[in-house]
Amino acid sequence: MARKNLFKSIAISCLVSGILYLSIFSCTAQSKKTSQDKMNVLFIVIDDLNDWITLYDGPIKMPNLERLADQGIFFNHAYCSSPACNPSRVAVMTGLKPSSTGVYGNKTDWRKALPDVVTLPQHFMENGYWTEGAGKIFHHHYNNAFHDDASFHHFFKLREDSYPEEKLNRITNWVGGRGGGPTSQPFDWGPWPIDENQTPDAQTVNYAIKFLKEKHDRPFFFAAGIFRPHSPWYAPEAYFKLYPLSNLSMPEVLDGDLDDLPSGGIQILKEGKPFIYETIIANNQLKEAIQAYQACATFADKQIGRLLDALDNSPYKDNTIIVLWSDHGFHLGEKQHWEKFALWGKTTRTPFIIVAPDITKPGGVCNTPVSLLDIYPTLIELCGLKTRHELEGTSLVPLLKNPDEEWNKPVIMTYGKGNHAIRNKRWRYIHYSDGSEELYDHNSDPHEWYNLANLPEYRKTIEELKKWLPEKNAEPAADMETWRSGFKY
Ligand SMILES: [Ca+2]
Repeated sequence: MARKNLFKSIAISCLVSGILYLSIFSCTAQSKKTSQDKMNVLFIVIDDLNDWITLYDGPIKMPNLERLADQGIFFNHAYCSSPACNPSRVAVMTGLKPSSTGVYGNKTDWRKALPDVVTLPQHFMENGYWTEGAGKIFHHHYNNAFHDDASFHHFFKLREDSYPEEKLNRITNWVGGRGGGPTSQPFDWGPWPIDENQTPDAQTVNYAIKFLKEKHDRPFFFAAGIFRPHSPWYAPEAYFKLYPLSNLSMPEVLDGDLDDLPSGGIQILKEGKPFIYETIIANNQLKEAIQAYQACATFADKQIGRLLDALDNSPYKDNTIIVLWSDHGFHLGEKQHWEKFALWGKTTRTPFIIVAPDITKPGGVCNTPVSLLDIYPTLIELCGLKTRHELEGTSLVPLLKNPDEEWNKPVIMTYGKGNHAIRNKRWRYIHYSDGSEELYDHNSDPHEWYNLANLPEYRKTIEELKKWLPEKNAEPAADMETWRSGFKY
Protein backbone atom coordinates (compact mmCIF):
# COMPACT_ATOMS: atom_id res chain seq x y z
CA MET A 1 0.00 0.00 0.00
CA ALA A 2 2.81 2.28 1.08
CA ARG A 3 4.67 1.30 -2.05
CA LYS A 4 1.56 2.09 -4.08
CA ASN A 5 1.30 5.46 -2.32
CA LEU A 6 4.95 6.15 -3.04
CA PHE A 7 4.37 5.43 -6.73
CA LYS A 8 1.25 7.59 -6.62
CA SER A 9 3.16 10.42 -5.02
CA ILE A 10 6.01 10.11 -7.53
CA ALA A 11 3.48 10.03 -10.36
CA ILE A 12 1.70 13.14 -9.05
CA SER A 13 4.95 14.98 -8.50
CA CYS A 14 6.09 14.05 -12.04
CA LEU A 15 2.76 15.18 -13.41
CA VAL A 16 2.93 18.48 -11.51
CA SER A 17 6.50 19.16 -12.57
CA GLY A 18 5.54 18.16 -16.12
CA ILE A 19 2.65 20.59 -16.10
CA LEU A 20 4.88 23.22 -14.52
CA TYR A 21 7.59 22.58 -17.10
CA LEU A 22 5.09 22.66 -19.94
CA SER A 23 3.42 25.81 -18.70
CA ILE A 24 6.75 27.60 -18.20
CA PHE A 25 7.84 26.44 -21.65
CA SER A 26 4.59 27.46 -23.31
CA CYS A 27 4.61 30.78 -21.43
CA THR A 28 8.09 31.50 -22.75
CA ALA A 29 7.09 30.43 -26.23
CA GLN A 30 3.93 32.50 -26.10
CA SER A 31 5.55 35.65 -24.78
CA LYS A 32 8.21 35.27 -27.44
CA LYS A 33 5.52 34.97 -30.10
CA THR A 34 3.55 38.01 -28.92
CA SER A 35 6.49 40.38 -28.80
CA GLN A 36 9.76 39.56 -30.56
CA ASP A 37 8.27 37.20 -33.13
CA LYS A 38 5.52 39.48 -34.42
CA MET A 39 6.39 40.30 -38.02
CA ASN A 40 7.45 43.84 -38.94
CA VAL A 41 6.23 45.41 -42.17
CA LEU A 42 8.24 47.41 -44.67
CA PHE A 43 5.69 49.06 -46.95
CA ILE A 44 7.17 50.60 -50.11
CA VAL A 45 5.08 52.80 -52.40
CA ILE A 46 6.24 54.07 -55.80
CA ASP A 47 4.60 56.90 -57.72
CA ASP A 48 3.50 56.67 -61.39
CA LEU A 49 5.53 53.53 -62.18
CA ASN A 50 3.98 51.53 -65.03
CA ASP A 51 4.61 48.02 -66.39
CA TRP A 52 7.21 49.04 -69.03
CA ILE A 53 9.99 47.68 -66.81
CA THR A 54 12.31 44.69 -66.78
CA LEU A 55 10.10 42.96 -64.20
CA TYR A 56 7.66 42.42 -67.11
CA ASP A 57 10.39 42.15 -69.78
CA GLY A 58 10.07 45.85 -70.61
CA PRO A 59 13.08 48.09 -71.40
CA ILE A 60 13.29 50.11 -68.16
CA LYS A 61 16.03 48.69 -65.97
CA MET A 62 14.84 47.91 -62.45
CA PRO A 63 17.31 45.36 -61.06
CA ASN A 64 16.28 45.93 -57.46
CA LEU A 65 12.62 45.27 -58.15
CA GLU A 66 13.70 42.06 -59.89
CA ARG A 67 15.82 41.16 -56.88
CA LEU A 68 12.87 41.74 -54.57
CA ALA A 69 10.56 39.70 -56.81
CA ASP A 70 13.10 36.85 -56.65
CA GLN A 71 12.64 36.77 -52.87
CA GLY A 72 8.85 36.42 -52.87
CA ILE A 73 5.74 36.65 -55.03
CA PHE A 74 5.47 39.02 -57.99
CA PHE A 75 1.86 39.72 -58.95
CA ASN A 76 2.11 39.97 -62.72
CA HIS A 77 -1.45 41.26 -63.06
CA ALA A 78 -2.04 43.67 -60.20
CA TYR A 79 -4.29 46.69 -60.73
CA CYS A 80 -4.99 49.86 -58.79
CA SER A 81 -8.50 50.78 -57.65
CA SER A 82 -8.29 54.16 -59.37
CA PRO A 83 -5.80 55.65 -61.85
CA ALA A 84 -4.85 58.78 -59.88
CA CYS A 85 -2.65 59.31 -56.81
CA ASN A 86 -5.23 60.34 -54.22
CA PRO A 87 -8.06 57.85 -54.90
CA SER A 88 -5.64 54.95 -55.48
CA ARG A 89 -3.73 55.57 -52.26
CA VAL A 90 -6.88 56.18 -50.23
CA ALA A 91 -8.33 52.86 -51.48
CA VAL A 92 -5.18 50.97 -50.41
CA MET A 93 -4.90 52.74 -47.07
CA THR A 94 -8.60 52.45 -46.13
CA GLY A 95 -9.37 49.14 -47.86
CA LEU A 96 -12.49 50.74 -49.36
CA LYS A 97 -13.46 51.18 -53.01
CA PRO A 98 -13.75 54.67 -54.54
CA SER A 99 -17.32 53.82 -55.52
CA SER A 100 -18.11 53.25 -51.82
CA THR A 101 -16.34 56.33 -50.42
CA GLY A 102 -16.83 58.93 -53.18
CA VAL A 103 -13.07 59.62 -53.11
CA TYR A 104 -12.60 59.84 -56.88
CA GLY A 105 -10.15 62.66 -57.56
CA ASN A 106 -6.83 64.19 -56.66
CA LYS A 107 -8.51 67.13 -54.95
CA THR A 108 -10.95 65.12 -52.81
CA ASP A 109 -10.60 65.80 -49.09
CA TRP A 110 -10.58 62.11 -48.20
CA ARG A 111 -10.11 62.49 -44.45
CA LYS A 112 -12.97 64.96 -44.16
CA ALA A 113 -15.15 62.52 -46.10
CA LEU A 114 -14.05 59.54 -43.97
CA PRO A 115 -13.37 60.94 -40.48
CA ASP A 116 -13.90 57.64 -38.65
CA VAL A 117 -12.15 55.30 -41.05
CA VAL A 118 -9.27 53.35 -39.52
CA THR A 119 -6.42 53.35 -42.02
CA LEU A 120 -4.06 50.42 -42.52
CA PRO A 121 -1.26 51.91 -40.37
CA GLN A 122 -3.82 53.00 -37.76
CA HIS A 123 -4.99 49.40 -37.53
CA PHE A 124 -1.40 48.29 -36.95
CA MET A 125 -1.14 51.01 -34.29
CA GLU A 126 -4.28 49.69 -32.58
CA ASN A 127 -2.71 46.22 -32.61
CA GLY A 128 0.39 47.32 -30.70
CA TYR A 129 2.68 48.28 -33.58
CA TRP A 130 4.90 51.34 -33.91
CA THR A 131 3.97 53.07 -37.17
CA GLU A 132 6.37 55.39 -38.88
CA GLY A 133 6.98 56.56 -42.41
CA ALA A 134 8.74 58.86 -44.84
CA GLY A 135 8.10 60.37 -48.27
CA LYS A 136 4.86 60.16 -50.23
CA ILE A 137 2.36 57.69 -48.79
CA PHE A 138 -0.87 59.62 -49.09
CA HIS A 139 -1.27 62.14 -51.90
CA HIS A 140 1.20 64.88 -51.02
CA HIS A 141 0.08 67.93 -52.92
CA TYR A 142 0.53 71.39 -51.33
CA ASN A 143 2.66 70.91 -48.27
CA ASN A 144 1.58 67.31 -47.82
CA ALA A 145 -2.01 68.52 -47.37
CA PHE A 146 -3.44 65.02 -47.86
CA HIS A 147 -1.14 63.40 -45.31
CA ASP A 148 -2.80 61.74 -42.33
CA ASP A 149 -1.18 62.51 -38.98
CA ALA A 150 -3.44 59.97 -37.23
CA SER A 151 -1.86 57.12 -39.21
CA PHE A 152 1.71 57.46 -37.92
CA HIS A 153 3.47 57.88 -34.60
CA HIS A 154 6.15 59.73 -36.50
CA PHE A 155 6.54 60.80 -40.13
CA PHE A 156 9.28 62.39 -42.25
CA LYS A 157 7.38 64.33 -44.89
CA LEU A 158 8.31 64.32 -48.56
CA ARG A 159 10.96 66.96 -49.25
CA GLU A 160 10.45 69.46 -52.08
CA ASP A 161 12.33 69.03 -55.32
CA SER A 162 15.00 71.60 -56.00
CA TYR A 163 14.69 73.22 -59.42
CA PRO A 164 17.27 74.60 -61.82
CA GLU A 165 17.09 78.33 -62.55
CA GLU A 166 15.70 77.69 -65.99
CA LYS A 167 13.66 74.81 -67.33
CA LEU A 168 15.92 72.12 -68.77
CA ASN A 169 13.51 71.04 -71.52
CA ARG A 170 13.07 74.66 -72.69
CA ILE A 171 9.40 74.01 -73.54
CA THR A 172 7.67 77.42 -73.76
CA ASN A 173 8.70 80.27 -71.51
CA TRP A 174 9.76 79.80 -67.96
CA VAL A 175 7.07 81.22 -65.73
CA GLY A 176 8.11 79.67 -62.44
CA GLY A 177 5.74 78.61 -59.71
CA ARG A 178 4.15 75.24 -59.30
CA GLY A 179 1.20 73.86 -61.23
CA GLY A 180 1.11 71.36 -64.00
CA GLY A 181 0.83 73.08 -67.37
CA PRO A 182 3.63 72.90 -69.94
CA THR A 183 5.21 76.07 -68.58
CA SER A 184 5.34 74.85 -65.00
CA GLN A 185 8.15 73.35 -62.96
CA PRO A 186 6.75 69.81 -62.76
CA PHE A 187 6.54 69.71 -66.57
CA ASP A 188 10.29 69.54 -66.95
CA TRP A 189 12.95 66.89 -67.37
CA GLY A 190 16.66 66.50 -67.67
CA PRO A 191 19.80 65.59 -65.70
CA TRP A 192 19.39 67.31 -62.30
CA PRO A 193 20.68 67.63 -59.64
CA ILE A 194 24.33 66.61 -59.64
CA ASP A 195 24.26 65.40 -56.06
CA GLU A 196 21.96 62.41 -55.66
CA ASN A 197 21.65 63.13 -51.95
CA GLN A 198 19.78 66.35 -52.71
CA THR A 199 16.86 64.47 -54.23
CA PRO A 200 13.69 64.08 -52.15
CA ASP A 201 13.79 60.29 -52.62
CA ALA A 202 17.37 59.93 -51.37
CA GLN A 203 16.36 61.92 -48.28
CA THR A 204 13.31 59.69 -47.75
CA VAL A 205 15.49 56.58 -48.03
CA ASN A 206 18.22 58.05 -45.81
CA TYR A 207 15.57 58.49 -43.15
CA ALA A 208 14.30 54.93 -43.61
CA ILE A 209 17.85 53.53 -43.42
CA LYS A 210 18.39 55.37 -40.14
CA PHE A 211 15.15 53.84 -38.82
CA LEU A 212 16.27 50.32 -39.79
CA LYS A 213 19.57 50.81 -37.98
CA GLU A 214 17.82 51.61 -34.73
CA LYS A 215 16.68 49.14 -32.11
CA HIS A 216 12.90 48.91 -31.80
CA ASP A 217 11.23 47.45 -28.74
CA ARG A 218 7.99 46.59 -30.48
CA PRO A 219 7.04 45.41 -33.98
CA PHE A 220 6.93 48.15 -36.59
CA PHE A 221 5.06 49.14 -39.70
CA PHE A 222 7.36 51.42 -41.71
CA ALA A 223 6.08 53.08 -44.89
CA ALA A 224 8.55 54.50 -47.43
CA GLY A 225 7.07 56.52 -50.30
CA ILE A 226 9.32 56.93 -53.34
CA PHE A 227 8.29 59.94 -55.48
CA ARG A 228 9.98 59.15 -58.81
CA PRO A 229 9.13 58.47 -61.58
CA HIS A 230 6.56 61.17 -60.81
CA SER A 231 7.36 64.45 -62.57
CA PRO A 232 9.44 66.60 -62.61
CA TRP A 233 11.55 64.03 -64.41
CA TYR A 234 14.85 65.01 -62.86
CA ALA A 235 17.53 62.45 -62.06
CA PRO A 236 21.31 62.64 -61.98
CA GLU A 237 22.96 62.40 -65.39
CA ALA A 238 24.24 58.85 -64.93
CA TYR A 239 20.65 57.56 -65.18
CA PHE A 240 20.04 59.38 -68.46
CA LYS A 241 23.21 57.84 -69.89
CA LEU A 242 21.66 54.38 -69.42
CA TYR A 243 19.13 55.27 -72.12
CA PRO A 244 20.90 56.87 -75.10
CA LEU A 245 18.52 58.68 -77.47
CA SER A 246 20.16 56.94 -80.44
CA ASN A 247 18.96 53.57 -79.19
CA LEU A 248 15.86 54.39 -77.19
CA SER A 249 12.91 52.00 -76.82
CA MET A 250 9.66 53.72 -77.70
CA PRO A 251 6.11 52.68 -76.73
CA GLU A 252 4.02 50.84 -79.31
CA VAL A 253 1.27 53.02 -80.71
CA LEU A 254 -1.36 52.06 -83.30
CA ASP A 255 -2.44 54.69 -85.81
CA GLY A 256 -6.16 55.30 -85.56
CA ASP A 257 -6.35 53.46 -82.22
CA LEU A 258 -8.92 55.91 -80.91
CA ASP A 259 -11.31 55.48 -83.85
CA ASP A 260 -13.22 52.73 -82.04
CA LEU A 261 -13.48 54.55 -78.69
CA PRO A 262 -17.01 55.15 -77.39
CA SER A 263 -18.27 58.52 -76.12
CA GLY A 264 -17.29 57.78 -72.49
CA GLY A 265 -13.68 57.02 -73.45
CA ILE A 266 -13.42 60.14 -75.61
CA GLN A 267 -14.77 62.25 -72.75
CA ILE A 268 -12.20 60.85 -70.31
CA LEU A 269 -9.41 61.59 -72.77
CA LYS A 270 -10.60 65.19 -73.10
CA GLU A 271 -10.68 65.60 -69.34
CA GLY A 272 -7.13 64.22 -69.10
CA LYS A 273 -4.29 66.33 -70.34
CA PRO A 274 -4.12 65.99 -74.11
CA PHE A 275 -2.31 69.36 -74.26
CA ILE A 276 0.73 67.80 -72.59
CA TYR A 277 1.19 65.11 -75.25
CA GLU A 278 0.45 67.65 -77.98
CA THR A 279 2.98 70.12 -76.53
CA ILE A 280 5.70 67.47 -76.31
CA ILE A 281 5.18 66.44 -79.92
CA ALA A 282 4.92 70.08 -81.13
CA ASN A 283 8.29 70.76 -79.48
CA ASN A 284 9.82 67.62 -80.96
CA GLN A 285 10.65 66.36 -77.45
CA LEU A 286 8.91 62.96 -77.34
CA LYS A 287 12.12 60.94 -77.20
CA GLU A 288 13.68 63.19 -74.58
CA ALA A 289 10.56 62.94 -72.40
CA ILE A 290 10.45 59.15 -72.66
CA GLN A 291 14.18 58.93 -71.95
CA ALA A 292 13.61 61.01 -68.82
CA TYR A 293 10.79 58.74 -67.57
CA GLN A 294 13.08 55.74 -68.02
CA ALA A 295 15.96 57.47 -66.22
CA CYS A 296 13.70 58.45 -63.31
CA ALA A 297 12.27 54.93 -62.95
CA THR A 298 15.79 53.46 -62.74
CA PHE A 299 16.72 56.18 -60.27
CA ALA A 300 13.72 55.13 -58.12
CA ASP A 301 14.91 51.53 -58.37
CA LYS A 302 18.34 52.55 -57.11
CA GLN A 303 16.81 54.21 -54.04
CA ILE A 304 14.70 51.11 -53.37
CA GLY A 305 17.89 49.05 -53.64
CA ARG A 306 19.52 51.16 -50.93
CA LEU A 307 16.50 50.52 -48.73
CA LEU A 308 16.57 46.74 -49.36
CA ASP A 309 20.31 46.68 -48.61
CA ALA A 310 19.62 48.41 -45.32
CA LEU A 311 16.97 45.84 -44.41
CA ASP A 312 19.31 42.97 -45.39
CA ASN A 313 21.98 44.40 -43.11
CA SER A 314 19.61 44.94 -40.20
CA PRO A 315 18.42 42.64 -37.40
CA TYR A 316 14.99 42.76 -39.07
CA LYS A 317 15.99 40.89 -42.22
CA ASP A 318 14.20 37.64 -41.33
CA ASN A 319 11.15 38.94 -39.48
CA THR A 320 9.95 41.67 -41.84
CA ILE A 321 7.26 41.38 -44.49
CA ILE A 322 7.97 43.55 -47.54
CA VAL A 323 5.13 44.93 -49.64
CA LEU A 324 5.93 47.01 -52.72
CA TRP A 325 3.41 48.65 -55.05
CA SER A 326 3.00 51.62 -57.37
CA ASP A 327 -0.11 53.79 -57.05
CA HIS A 328 -1.03 53.34 -60.75
CA GLY A 329 0.54 53.04 -64.19
CA PHE A 330 1.37 55.72 -66.76
CA HIS A 331 0.82 56.31 -70.46
CA LEU A 332 3.72 57.59 -72.57
CA GLY A 333 1.67 57.95 -75.74
CA GLU A 334 0.11 54.48 -75.78
CA LYS A 335 -3.46 54.89 -77.01
CA GLN A 336 -2.36 58.45 -77.83
CA HIS A 337 -2.68 59.28 -74.16
CA TRP A 338 -0.27 60.85 -71.68
CA GLU A 339 -0.08 60.31 -67.92
CA LYS A 340 -2.75 58.42 -65.93
CA PHE A 341 -6.46 59.28 -65.63
CA ALA A 342 -7.90 56.50 -67.83
CA LEU A 343 -9.24 52.98 -67.34
CA TRP A 344 -6.93 51.04 -69.68
CA GLY A 345 -4.26 48.53 -68.73
CA LYS A 346 -1.32 50.87 -69.17
CA THR A 347 -2.57 53.23 -66.50
CA THR A 348 -4.10 50.71 -64.08
CA ARG A 349 -1.55 47.86 -64.07
CA THR A 350 1.01 48.29 -61.32
CA PRO A 351 4.10 46.47 -60.09
CA PHE A 352 3.21 44.61 -56.88
CA ILE A 353 5.46 42.31 -54.86
CA ILE A 354 5.05 40.67 -51.46
CA VAL A 355 7.84 38.94 -49.55
CA ALA A 356 6.51 37.17 -46.47
CA PRO A 357 9.17 35.05 -44.71
CA ASP A 358 8.01 31.44 -44.15
CA ILE A 359 4.92 32.02 -46.36
CA THR A 360 6.10 33.00 -49.85
CA LYS A 361 8.51 30.88 -51.84
CA PRO A 362 11.33 32.71 -53.64
CA GLY A 363 10.75 33.64 -57.26
CA GLY A 364 7.00 32.99 -57.34
CA VAL A 365 4.89 34.63 -60.03
CA CYS A 366 1.14 34.98 -59.74
CA ASN A 367 -0.69 35.55 -63.02
CA THR A 368 -4.11 35.97 -61.45
CA PRO A 369 -5.48 39.53 -61.64
CA VAL A 370 -5.50 41.03 -58.14
CA SER A 371 -6.30 44.44 -56.73
CA LEU A 372 -4.22 46.73 -54.56
CA LEU A 373 -7.40 46.90 -52.46
CA ASP A 374 -6.38 43.43 -51.27
CA ILE A 375 -3.26 44.72 -49.47
CA TYR A 376 -5.05 45.74 -46.25
CA PRO A 377 -6.78 42.36 -45.58
CA THR A 378 -3.64 40.49 -46.71
CA LEU A 379 -1.47 42.27 -44.15
CA ILE A 380 -4.08 41.69 -41.44
CA GLU A 381 -3.89 37.94 -42.08
CA LEU A 382 -0.10 37.84 -42.46
CA CYS A 383 0.45 39.71 -39.19
CA GLY A 384 -2.37 38.09 -37.24
CA LEU A 385 -4.16 41.39 -36.54
CA LYS A 386 -7.82 41.73 -35.62
CA THR A 387 -10.19 41.34 -38.59
CA ARG A 388 -11.94 44.40 -39.99
CA HIS A 389 -15.26 43.42 -41.52
CA GLU A 390 -15.81 46.65 -43.44
CA LEU A 391 -12.84 46.02 -45.79
CA GLU A 392 -13.79 45.40 -49.42
CA GLY A 393 -10.66 43.59 -50.61
CA THR A 394 -9.77 39.92 -50.20
CA SER A 395 -6.74 38.50 -48.41
CA LEU A 396 -4.20 37.22 -50.94
CA VAL A 397 -2.59 34.79 -48.48
CA PRO A 398 -3.90 31.73 -50.40
CA LEU A 399 -2.16 33.08 -53.54
CA LEU A 400 1.00 33.85 -51.57
CA LYS A 401 1.09 30.20 -50.50
CA ASN A 402 0.14 28.90 -53.92
CA PRO A 403 0.24 31.39 -56.83
CA ASP A 404 -1.77 28.95 -58.98
CA GLU A 405 -4.65 28.72 -56.49
CA GLU A 406 -8.08 28.86 -58.15
CA TRP A 407 -9.28 32.47 -57.98
CA ASN A 408 -12.41 33.71 -59.68
CA LYS A 409 -12.74 37.26 -58.45
CA PRO A 410 -11.94 39.89 -61.12
CA VAL A 411 -10.47 43.33 -60.35
CA ILE A 412 -12.63 46.45 -60.35
CA MET A 413 -11.12 49.83 -61.25
CA THR A 414 -12.96 53.14 -61.03
CA TYR A 415 -12.27 56.61 -62.35
CA GLY A 416 -14.86 59.26 -61.49
CA LYS A 417 -18.43 58.43 -60.55
CA GLY A 418 -19.91 55.58 -62.57
CA ASN A 419 -16.86 54.78 -64.76
CA HIS A 420 -15.51 51.30 -64.10
CA ALA A 421 -13.21 48.69 -65.61
CA ILE A 422 -13.45 44.96 -64.86
CA ARG A 423 -10.36 42.83 -65.51
CA ASN A 424 -10.30 39.04 -65.30
CA LYS A 425 -7.73 36.61 -66.70
CA ARG A 426 -8.84 37.18 -70.29
CA TRP A 427 -10.92 40.35 -70.61
CA ARG A 428 -10.94 44.04 -69.84
CA TYR A 429 -14.44 45.45 -69.88
CA ILE A 430 -14.98 49.20 -69.40
CA HIS A 431 -18.37 50.66 -68.59
CA TYR A 432 -18.68 54.46 -68.61
CA SER A 433 -21.30 56.47 -66.72
CA ASP A 434 -23.02 57.35 -70.02
CA GLY A 435 -23.56 53.63 -70.70
CA SER A 436 -20.90 53.37 -73.44
CA GLU A 437 -18.52 50.40 -73.34
CA GLU A 438 -15.17 48.91 -74.35
CA LEU A 439 -14.12 45.26 -74.39
CA TYR A 440 -10.59 43.98 -75.03
CA ASP A 441 -9.48 40.37 -75.39
CA HIS A 442 -6.07 39.94 -73.78
CA ASN A 443 -5.62 36.54 -75.41
CA SER A 444 -5.15 38.29 -78.75
CA ASP A 445 -4.85 42.02 -77.98
CA PRO A 446 -2.37 42.81 -75.15
CA HIS A 447 -2.24 46.50 -76.15
CA GLU A 448 -6.02 46.93 -75.97
CA TRP A 449 -6.16 48.23 -79.53
CA TYR A 450 -9.36 46.60 -80.75
CA ASN A 451 -12.59 47.44 -78.97
CA LEU A 452 -14.97 44.49 -79.36
CA ALA A 453 -17.87 45.91 -77.34
CA ASN A 454 -20.07 46.62 -80.33
CA LEU A 455 -19.80 43.15 -81.87
CA PRO A 456 -22.92 41.06 -81.09
CA GLU A 457 -20.93 37.85 -80.55
CA TYR A 458 -19.39 39.36 -77.38
CA ARG A 459 -22.69 40.40 -75.81
CA LYS A 460 -22.86 37.34 -73.57
CA THR A 461 -19.28 37.91 -72.34
CA ILE A 462 -20.15 41.53 -71.54
CA GLU A 463 -23.28 40.55 -69.65
CA GLU A 464 -21.22 38.16 -67.51
CA LEU A 465 -18.59 40.82 -66.78
CA LYS A 466 -21.22 43.47 -66.03
CA LYS A 467 -22.38 41.47 -63.02
CA TRP A 468 -19.20 42.61 -61.24
CA LEU A 469 -19.91 46.35 -61.62
CA PRO A 470 -20.28 47.99 -58.18
CA GLU A 471 -23.89 48.31 -57.07
CA LYS A 472 -23.17 51.53 -55.24
CA ASN A 473 -21.82 54.63 -56.99
CA ALA A 474 -21.27 57.12 -54.14
CA GLU A 475 -21.68 60.81 -54.84
CA PRO A 476 -18.28 62.51 -55.21
CA ALA A 477 -16.96 63.67 -51.81
CA ALA A 478 -16.05 67.36 -51.51
CA ASP A 479 -12.71 68.74 -52.66
CA MET A 480 -10.21 70.11 -50.18
CA GLU A 481 -11.08 73.71 -49.45
CA THR A 482 -7.51 74.92 -49.52
CA TRP A 483 -6.95 73.67 -53.03
CA ARG A 484 -5.42 76.55 -54.87
CA SER A 485 -4.91 75.26 -58.37
CA GLY A 486 -7.28 74.15 -61.08
CA PHE A 487 -4.74 71.53 -62.13
CA LYS A 488 -4.93 67.90 -61.11
CA TYR A 489 -2.04 65.52 -60.72
CA1 LIG B 1 -8.59 51.10 -80.68
